[in-house]
Amino acid sequence: MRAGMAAAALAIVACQAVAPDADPLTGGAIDAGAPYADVVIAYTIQGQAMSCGDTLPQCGAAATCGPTAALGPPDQVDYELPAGGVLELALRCSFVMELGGINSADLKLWADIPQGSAAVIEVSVDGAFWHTLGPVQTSDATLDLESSELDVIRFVRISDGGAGGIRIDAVEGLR
Ligand SMILES: [Ca+2]
Ligand SMILES: [Ca+2]
Repeated sequence: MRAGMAAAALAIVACQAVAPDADPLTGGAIDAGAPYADVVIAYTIQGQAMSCGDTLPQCGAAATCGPTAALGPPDQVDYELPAGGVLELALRCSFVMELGGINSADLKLWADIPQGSAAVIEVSVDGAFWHTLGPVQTSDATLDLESSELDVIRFVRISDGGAGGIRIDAVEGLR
């Protein structure tokens, strides 16, 4: 168990050790990768909180844990968040950056949100300290990182704040 956790920690450090480009729009470093959530950290199934824990794969390895329908570019294959459920995703191979100042969209939640439902969106750079970007009540909504204290994030947590029925297709960092 301890060895597994250490391996996971090393994998995370290895992924984070590569610095982003000064200009994320033109560079060739890690942040130039596809800006979509590419791994599930935690999810909810049948009322149970599930963790992908120390199986977190390195950038480039296939993600097989949890509802992978929410990973990668939007493809109309989605994961339905149960009532009260939580889906925590990360970008292993990229970042989402604050670009363009206030009222500029940086993050897009590709999701169908039924009328009367709300998705609570939180973001984090390290998976430990989270900032709430606010509830989203419209489908395929965009969010502005400027409304948090973070300029760079790589973890996104989506929580059902209503009666369920939110279908999540993808999470995209906008460039
Ligand atoms: Ca912005
Ligand atoms: Ca999808």
